[in-house]
Amino acid sequence: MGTQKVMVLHAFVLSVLLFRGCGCAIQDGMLYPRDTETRETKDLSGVWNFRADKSRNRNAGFEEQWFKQSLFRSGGVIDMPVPSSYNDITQDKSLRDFVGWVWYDREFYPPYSWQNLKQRVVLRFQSAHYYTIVWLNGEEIMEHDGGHLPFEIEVTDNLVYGQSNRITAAVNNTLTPHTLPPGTIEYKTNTDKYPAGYFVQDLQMDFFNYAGIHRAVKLYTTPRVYIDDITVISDISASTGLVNYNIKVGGDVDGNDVICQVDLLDKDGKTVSSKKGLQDQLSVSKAHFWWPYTMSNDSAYLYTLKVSISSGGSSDLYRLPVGIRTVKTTNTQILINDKPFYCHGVAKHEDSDFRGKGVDLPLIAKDFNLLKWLGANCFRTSHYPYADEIMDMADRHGIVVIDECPGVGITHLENFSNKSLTHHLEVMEELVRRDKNRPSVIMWSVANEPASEFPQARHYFKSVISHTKQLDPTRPVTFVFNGGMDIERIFDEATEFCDVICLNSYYGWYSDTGHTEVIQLQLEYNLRQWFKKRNKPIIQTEYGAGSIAGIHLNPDMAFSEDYQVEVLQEHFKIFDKLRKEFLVGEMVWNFADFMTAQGTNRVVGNRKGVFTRQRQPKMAAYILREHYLSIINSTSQHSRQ
Ligand code: BDP
Repeated sequence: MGTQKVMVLHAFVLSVLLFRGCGCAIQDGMLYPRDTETRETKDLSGVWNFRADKSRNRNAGFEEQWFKQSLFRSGGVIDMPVPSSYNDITQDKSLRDFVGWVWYDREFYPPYSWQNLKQRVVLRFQSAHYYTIVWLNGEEIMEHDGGHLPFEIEVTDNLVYGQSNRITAAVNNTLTPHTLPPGTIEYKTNTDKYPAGYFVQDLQMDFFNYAGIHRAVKLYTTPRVYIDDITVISDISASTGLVNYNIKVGGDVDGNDVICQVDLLDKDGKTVSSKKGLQDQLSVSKAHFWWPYTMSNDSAYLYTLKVSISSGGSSDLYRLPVGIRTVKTTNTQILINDKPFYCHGVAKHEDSDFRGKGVDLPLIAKDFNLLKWLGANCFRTSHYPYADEIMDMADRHGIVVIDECPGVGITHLENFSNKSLTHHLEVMEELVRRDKNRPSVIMWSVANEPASEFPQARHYFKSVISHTKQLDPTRPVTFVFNGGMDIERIFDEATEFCDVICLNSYYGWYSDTGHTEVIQLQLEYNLRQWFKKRNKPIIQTEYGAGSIAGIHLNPDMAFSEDYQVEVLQEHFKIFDKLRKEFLVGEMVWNFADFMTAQGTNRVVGNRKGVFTRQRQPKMAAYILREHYLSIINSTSQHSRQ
């Protein structure tokens, strides 16, 4: 899109995000950038220049073409770490709550060694929230619609060697009825009460709309003929592991044959199986299967798939971690490697102090240590795809993931429009493309608590779920249902398309607040009714209570740590009982306290964490740990077949 067009299109900016919804199937692979003998990466993370466009129509950046020169030349800039959310970095409340375009730029020098005809260079954003336009040396090179997934473009011919190059990115956090998550801009037009032009962003989800360049920005090279994509589907047959692979080659093969060598290496680097050809099956006898975390061993065995291709003098090499495992469901079970698997884990968020949702390796490592300390074996990526670094750790540590797309807050009629649906299908394509090879991902969740009672929800979710199944026929697909209401009064048009029924309910919290004595009765009744209705395995994907760390009350009351403990313990009793029948998982809401929009029912964020936002345990964390350890201890004796 030319600059001229951008300016026109952005003339009324806030109502204007362009979400063009092309409806096109994604063609290219976008393998994670890795250094190999044929590929080099250059991380552009660091301190970038930054300015929020606080002009009244938020459009000065386009009108004045800030991308044409270094950002500092068109006005004041501040330091902004990439990756991070810009919201909590400064002392400026108006930046924390800013809605509209923010601008980033930085300079870099491409190494001379990249300047040869045998290489291509790709610029990749691991994610930026929400809508991003990128320029290289003043020329627009790509845009991306959506907040939590990577996007990239080849820049081989845009780079200039021997001088500095400039990347400019404009990022807009505005949520509209057709974004995921959706939202609306509300113009407050009563000039007796609000200044002229006053508007606010209304959110339909219960978490802060952190924004900015949240994950790394990287340059990476590949040879001209390159491995564009790898799809791996594993299977098991008795003690033999099978790895079906399919390799897509990109670039100008130019009538040359592609020679492909694929080796599967064990942890010691020893080749255990090899094949030639772009598509085939590798077989490993006495294979180490990938198995979820059980406290005692490192069961999450990862092989390495080493793929080498060559064609017409060009060769490429890529190494992909591979776990051998299967996932199946029956009407009462989830089976991993044909053995019953019970999820005992948490629902999470990605945010923490200061950096918002910016990738932070110490935080990621801490969270995995806390998960293991808890005895948790799974989490849901509520309510958006998490960073690759988090998913890598899940693969390595055997923490099972329900991989959720940002389909949260689909609650207004307009959110079910064709435009929204088209975008939702694309987001699922991007998510499956990114995470399809991860052994930790056992299920896709296409949404959280949508208004599935609307008649429109039927077509909408049937389409999203069947599209996801086409993209990946090997994993179950679900969406998470707001299931705490009286089941007789529930109108639900869509859970019948789910392979596993995922329910959120808050007995003793949003209903009958203060009355823990009714939890067991209501929870058991609800779960049994759902099983009767759908005859499918059920996961309790959310339950819990808020507590302010340090508040203790005896007898307990809502918001004390003691009350949170009691709510959890009442739930455990029913989970322990139904685990022997059709319940296949429980996930407390939430792993840690997290930030939300301001509101009278949120005390500086949502306090349902069993850890504080600083990752210190509340009383609830200790009793959850005790409960999970008792599940681990009893699982070996306990057969559900
Ligand atoms: C559930 C939502 C979750 C909220 C939670 C809560 O799925 O996003 O944060 O309620 O209210 O309904 O704490």
